[in-house]
Amino acid sequence: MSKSTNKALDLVIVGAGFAGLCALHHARAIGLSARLIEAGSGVGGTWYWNRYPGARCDIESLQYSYQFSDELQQEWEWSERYAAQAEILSYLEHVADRFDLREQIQLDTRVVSAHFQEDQERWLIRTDNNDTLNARFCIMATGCLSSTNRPRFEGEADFEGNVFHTGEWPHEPVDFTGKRVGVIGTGSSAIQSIPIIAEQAEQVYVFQRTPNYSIPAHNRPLDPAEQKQVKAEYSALRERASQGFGGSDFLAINALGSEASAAEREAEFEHRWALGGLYILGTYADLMIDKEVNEQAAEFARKRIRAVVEDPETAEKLCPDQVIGCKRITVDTGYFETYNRPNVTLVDVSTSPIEEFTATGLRTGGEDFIVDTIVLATGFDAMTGSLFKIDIRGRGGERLKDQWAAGPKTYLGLMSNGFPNLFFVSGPGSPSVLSNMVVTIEQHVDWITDCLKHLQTEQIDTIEPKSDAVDRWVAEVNAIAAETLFMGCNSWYLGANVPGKPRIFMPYAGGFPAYRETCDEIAANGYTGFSLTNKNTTESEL
Ligand code: FAD
Ligand code: N01
Repeated sequence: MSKSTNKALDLVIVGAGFAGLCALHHARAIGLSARLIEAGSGVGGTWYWNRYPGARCDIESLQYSYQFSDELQQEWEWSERYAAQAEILSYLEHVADRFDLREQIQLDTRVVSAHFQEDQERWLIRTDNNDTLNARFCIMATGCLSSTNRPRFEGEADFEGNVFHTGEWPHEPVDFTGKRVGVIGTGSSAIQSIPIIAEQAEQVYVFQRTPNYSIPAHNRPLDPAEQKQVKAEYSALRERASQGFGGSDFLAINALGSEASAAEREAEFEHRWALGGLYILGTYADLMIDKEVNEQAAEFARKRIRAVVEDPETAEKLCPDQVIGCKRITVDTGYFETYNRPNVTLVDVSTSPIEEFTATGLRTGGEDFIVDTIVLATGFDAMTGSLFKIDIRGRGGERLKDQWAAGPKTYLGLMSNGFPNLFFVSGPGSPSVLSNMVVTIEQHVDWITDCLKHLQTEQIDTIEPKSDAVDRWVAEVNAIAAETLFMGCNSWYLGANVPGKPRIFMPYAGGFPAYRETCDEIAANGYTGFSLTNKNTTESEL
């Protein structure tokens, strides 16, 4: 589409992933003039950027998909239990076409600033094309995992081979045949890609700082009859998922592990392990609260590693000692088995960090590893990274980055005080990354759309949360996290992977059902905790 300068719009949306596409569709449905700006050359967000070998979802495809259109969910055929990146990207491209969204999407354009013009009560948005847009409302659908974390290593410029980050993977397939490859990291991206890289490469060195728990996906083609059956009862599945802690139907049982015997717990873990993937998270309501229950699940997972990995020394190095679930659990296909291959070597960098890149590889513990290609599976500056790359300024020119310097300050993860009419989808302080994100993205977009409709109907110019409501919400998010076992390791949930980032647990850990109820109640009571203003009248007292 053509770009335009300083066009007055109702709404600008930033980002064309699951969140932005859905927000655009809903905004149009309520008659708003809207434009979506996307930095990439295509739609899809996460699924546009993360093209590394093995990339796929770890929530079952039939649940990791939109539910706003029953026609869409009935029409679309998923080929596998866990769809691969290319299939999810085709799905999102189909959504853009099917709902005729492309005319309002501007690709290859990065939003660099968003400044609130107090006199006009409008947002002035600038892009890297020197384009400006002027809108009453702005939705930041910029993604929680969209700003790559690229740790700096000495000597990077000296390395003569190729370096790829999993989150910015080339569009052409990378051929590892005959190559010596170094993979840095053992999070989800590494765990998905290592088995496939190892099948092609001559030699793979995996540089591991912290081992991770990983559960076999038991991925498989979806039988058409099974898919038909699920679709016949789709609304029931969606309803069950909406009652689940993370917005997924994981056969959750609400029993407490602390009230079960060790033998009962072992049997339950066995059952969940056989189901594959994240089902184990639904095992007990106190899995992330009770240390003993968690430790039994952790030891259960460690036993599986020892049973698979033939070399006992390697197996021990692969066994995590942190709380299971404290770092995001990963789901794999043949990850631990890969270490039985003669061409795969685990290099422990927990005590002697990677010292530097050299012309021919990298050095750690005084030893040189010669590689042709380095894969940075080093993750993301999660939740705030993409927001902070935009110069967002609210009332009085206050920068969002300054206001959040000691940790994100939002009300419901949706808005911040001093930034009227600016919404975040999956913002810090919402369930976001602890959930099936398509479900929670849709819940946010629905809430925002209803709010925008309300403002239209009631002729309200601005909405923004009051500072005391923000303070209370931040305190609640922190208090809930403090009760859990999430605080006990260096996870990206806590910002611990990015030097200098404040150590604050960013997502809301009270579960999706409780969160959604709170959001609904606040809206039903006339937006409690928010200031709603109209230029011609006084602020409504809520
Ligand atoms: P994104 O998909 O990240 O889209 C944000 C978009 O905003 C990007 O395209 C980015 O280019 C654009 N953008 C950012 N800043 C700007 C700017 N300044 N100007 C213009 N454009 C900008 N979640 C699950 O629930 N289940 C899964 O199985 C799962 N698998 C995942 C697998 C991988 C490899 C990764 C990295 C994440 C996974 N996630 C999963 C999380 C995933 O990010 C979300 O599920 C979902 O795709 C996020 O959608 P989004 O639209 O919020 O953000
Ligand atoms: O990133 P990560 P990711 N030297 O941050 C290591 C989603 N996702 O891209 O743990 C050495 O998890 C770092 O070590 P440590 C999902 O939400 C989902 O894999 O910090 N190592 C860690 O091992 C996921 O959680 C899927 O000690 C360094 C790794 O790099 C999130 O995205 C697939 C280092 C980074 O792991 C992020 O996953 C992919 C250094 N200097 C992603 N710096 C699914 O399967 C970092 N590391 C659905």
